[in-house]
Amino acid sequence: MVGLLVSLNRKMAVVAAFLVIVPGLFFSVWLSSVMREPTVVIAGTTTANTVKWGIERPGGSVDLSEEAVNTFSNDEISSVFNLSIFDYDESYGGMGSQDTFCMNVTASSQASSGFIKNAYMVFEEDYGPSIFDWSESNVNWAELQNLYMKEYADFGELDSAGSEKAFARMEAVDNPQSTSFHAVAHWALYSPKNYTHLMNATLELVYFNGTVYKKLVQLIELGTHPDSNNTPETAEKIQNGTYAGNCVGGYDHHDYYSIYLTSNQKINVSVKNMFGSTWYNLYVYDLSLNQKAFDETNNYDKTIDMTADSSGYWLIEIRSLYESSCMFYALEVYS
Ligand SMILES: [Ca+2]
Ligand SMILES: [Ca+2]
Repeated sequence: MVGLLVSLNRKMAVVAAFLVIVPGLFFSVWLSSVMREPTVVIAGTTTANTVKWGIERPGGSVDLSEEAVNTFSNDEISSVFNLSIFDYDESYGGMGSQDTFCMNVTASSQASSGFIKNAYMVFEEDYGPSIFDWSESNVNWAELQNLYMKEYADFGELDSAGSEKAFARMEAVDNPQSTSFHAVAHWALYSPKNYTHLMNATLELVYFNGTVYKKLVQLIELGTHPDSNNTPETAEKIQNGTYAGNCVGGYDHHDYYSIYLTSNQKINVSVKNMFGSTWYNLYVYDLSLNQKAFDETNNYDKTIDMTADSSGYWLIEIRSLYESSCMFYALEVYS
């Protein structure tokens, strides 16, 4: 009997100790988490004007030197969010031979007075199979100044059905006045060539202005789209002027343009190479699709001078000869 009582007392003591220690542990864990990271109350959010960048979807592979830059500055904060797109490759080995844009992602931010608290970057698009991938070939894949990488994710680590493709969440070190981030990233499209992509790249910056915490949001919209001028019937209507930034080559064999000319009107049509290169020819047709002039020289720049012999919509065709490469061009038409 005495033994039973002692045993009961021991069990009650253990239970009592359990009841005291376990909630105590929970309380101390909760307390330490509260003490460690006081809640940052954001007093106001400023959203910078969205910057849009888009090009015709290239074919083959082509070196690019494109920049999409969102620059914001007021009397509290200045910040430059820059996506510098240097390459497009239809068979980029690193991404499983898929159509891939390669880019430098940089963000440089400075608080006028006060300090920067944290930075969050996220890349989102609705197209399920596409990938945005940080180039994490070594531990220090991101070059950080006054920041440390708290958490990041990209392909394979996020819900593949979701629109979030990659993110990086950084905390500032020792309340710095300025921070910077640089990393190389790959945007692999994994879509049919006629698909139009829109990727939203967002930088959210939390800073202390000397009195309160505020947030700055900078958005860059990246787009790439096919053209719709592949037949005489769907030719793009143009007038005198320069049409720059279109491409031909790769999967895109024909670019047709139509322009209204009157009989005896002189016209000069020229195609100037902007970047990339491919072999192509230049043709002009009348209303009945009779070929009236051509330039089939082996030059990346071509030109035609001619006089129209009937009134109506004449056709200009830029026809590529090879699939392995593409060329961005400026079409200039004067009549
Ligand atoms: Ca085109
Ligand atoms: Ca075309």
